[in-house]
Amino acid sequence: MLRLKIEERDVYITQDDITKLDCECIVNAANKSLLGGGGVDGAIHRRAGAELLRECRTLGGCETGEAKITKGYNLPAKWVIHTVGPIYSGSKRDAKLLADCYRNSLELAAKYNIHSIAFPAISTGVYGYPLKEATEVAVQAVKKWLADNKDYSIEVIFCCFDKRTYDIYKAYADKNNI
Ligand code: AR6
Repeated sequence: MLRLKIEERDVYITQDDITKLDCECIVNAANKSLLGGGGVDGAIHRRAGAELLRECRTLGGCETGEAKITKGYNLPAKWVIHTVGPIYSGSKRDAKLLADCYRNSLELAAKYNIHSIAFPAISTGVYGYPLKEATEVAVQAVKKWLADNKDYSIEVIFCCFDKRTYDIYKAYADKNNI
């Protein structure tokens, strides 16, 4: 686990299974239906249990770049924020939509008085977003939100499932003196 300081807040990079993290809130890289799927979404639903799906059914789906919140049920995390990353297309809009995922998740976290949040590498699995580009968008979007919300204390964890993802986050932080 690597600890960084971004905008005077603690930001961690860790290689872990997000469903095991003992933090207040974890973010799910969901799809627009919010009814489960593969990847991190499948893992979160499996560990949270059937009650999560029941609550998700009441939400009416979610647009790309937006975020919705549920309870965490059997997860160690009290809350799950479900956000829908863009399916990578190579257009300029991808980065905007991916940044929206991070910003809207943090907005929702603040609304619910959440002070620790873990993000997976949204869109970089099934949705095909190139990892290096996605890492830059993720870190910069979080940095911007922290800069825009200086009076809100929150700890942010970038939860990398595999070593390749962890190494790319670490290299990005090193390269940018974060
Ligand atoms: N903990 C942390 N990260 C994980 C875990 C885990 N347990 N499992 C996978 N990852 P993906 P996407 C990483 O495909 O690209 C689903 O079917 C994974 O290694 O989960 O946004 C949804 O329902 C990768 O680094 O999400 C959607 O249909 C990252 O999480 C679609 O996939 C994201 O990979 C969303 O695709």
